[in-house]
Amino acid sequence: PSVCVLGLGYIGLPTAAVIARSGCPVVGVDVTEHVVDTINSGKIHIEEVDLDGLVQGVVARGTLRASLHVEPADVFVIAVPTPFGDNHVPDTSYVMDAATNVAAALKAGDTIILESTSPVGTTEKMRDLIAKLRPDLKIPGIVDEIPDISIAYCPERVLPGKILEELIQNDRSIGGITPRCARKALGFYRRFVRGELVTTTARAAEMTKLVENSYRDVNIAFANELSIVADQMDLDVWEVIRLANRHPRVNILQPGPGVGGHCIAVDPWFIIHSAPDHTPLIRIAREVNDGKIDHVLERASQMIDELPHRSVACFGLAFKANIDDFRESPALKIAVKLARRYGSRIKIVEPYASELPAAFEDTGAELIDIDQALETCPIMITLTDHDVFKSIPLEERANKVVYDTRGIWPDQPDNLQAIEVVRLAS
Ligand code: SAJ
Repeated sequence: PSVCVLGLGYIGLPTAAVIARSGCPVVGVDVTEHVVDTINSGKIHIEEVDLDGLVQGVVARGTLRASLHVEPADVFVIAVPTPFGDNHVPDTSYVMDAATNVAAALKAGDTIILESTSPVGTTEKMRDLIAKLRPDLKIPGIVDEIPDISIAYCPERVLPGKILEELIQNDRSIGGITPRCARKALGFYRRFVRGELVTTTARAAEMTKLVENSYRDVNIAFANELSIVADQMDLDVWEVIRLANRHPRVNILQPGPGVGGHCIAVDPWFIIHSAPDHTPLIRIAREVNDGKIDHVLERASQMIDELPHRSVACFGLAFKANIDDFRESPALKIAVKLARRYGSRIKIVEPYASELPAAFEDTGAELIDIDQALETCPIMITLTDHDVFKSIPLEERANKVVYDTRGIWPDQPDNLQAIEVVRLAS
C-alpha cells in the first residue's frame, strides 16, 4: 500500500523510514519547510541512533519523500504532537487539523491510524470529524453497513535512543473503532513489526498508552520520595533499593533529579484531566517528581554556600543518559537555576552539547569538558547518568565534594550525605 505519514518528529520520521524500508512508497508530511527540505536531501533534523543512514537510504531509493501537503494514499498514519498547556489541559488540535487534511484526500478503502498519545475518546472524535467532512463515505461505527474506510488507534511505545530497534521488536496494541478496523490496521503493522500485535478497541488502546507512562511516573515518584526520606535519615538510598530489590517481588526504580522527557511527565495529566476526582495517586506522583527538582536545588545550594568562591561542575543537561535531548530536562532546569544564582562559579559538563543552551545566556556559566572539571572544580553535582561520567574513576574524584543525584558513583565516600562531606571538608 502507499502510505502518508503526518508529522515527521521523533516518532513520525523513524516510523516513515521503517515503513519505506519494508517496501511501501511513503510520503512524509510536515508543516515545517526546513524539516521537509532536510529529509528530501537525505538528511535528518533529529538525533536518533542509526536513523541517518536509514533515511538516507530510503530517500535515495525514492521510497521516502517529504512534502508540506497531505497526498492521497491507502494508509494515513498520524503522528503529530499532542501538547498540553500550563493548565495541564491536553491539546488535540494538531490531531484534528491532521484529520481535516486527511479527510480531503480520503477515498473508499483507505485506513487512518492515529499514533499520537491522546486522551481517551480522541479517535472517536477524529472519526466524527471525518464523518462530518466526508458525508459521501460510509464511516465505521456510524453506519451499520460495511464501512468504506477503517480507523484505528495504535500508540507507539518506543524508547528514545532505541527507537529503530523498538519500533520493530515491541509488541503493539491495535485499537480499532470496530473489530474490522483493528484487523485492517493489524494487516498493515504486520508488514514491519516483529513484536506481537494485539487487537482491542480504540478507547482501550488510548488508555493503555497513558497507563504505561503513568505507571512509570508513579514508580519513579516512589523512588524519588524514598531518596528524600533516606537523605534525611543519613542513609544511602541506592544501597537500600539494591537490597530491597533482592526480594523476588520488589523492583524499585532509580531516584534522580526529577522526571524529564516529553511523555512520562506529560501523559499522566491526560488521565488526571479525564478523571480529576479519582486520580489522587497519579497527581501526587507528578507533584513528587516535579518537587524533586526543588529538593535538589535546595540541597545543592546549601552545599555551594558552605564553600564560598569555589567552582561547581554540573555533570549533564540531558533528560536522560547518553542522548542529546535537553528539552523538558530536570538537569537543565536545575543547572540554569544554579547558574542564575551563582553565575560564573557554575561550570557545565555536557559532552552531548557543543555550546550552552540559550537559557544560560548572561549567567556567566560556561561549558567545560570532564578533564577541566576534574582539574578546576572542587564541587561536583551529577544530574545526568551518561556512561562517560560513570567511568570517571574514584581516584579522580575522591577529594571532591560530591552531590550525586543519580547514584552513578556508588564508591564515592558519603556521596549522598553531601552536607556531611562539606562539614568535614571545611
Ligand atoms: N527516570 C528516573 N528513574 C528511572 C527511570 C527513568 O528518574 O528509574 C527518568 C529519566 O531520567 C528521564 C525520565 O525518567 O528523565 C523518563 O525517561 P525514560 O527512559 O523512563 O522514558 P522516556 O521518556 O525516554 O520514554 C518513555 C517510555 N515509556 C515507558 O518506559 C513506559 C517509552 O517506552 C515511551 O514510548 C515514551 O516514553 C513515549 O514516547 O511515550
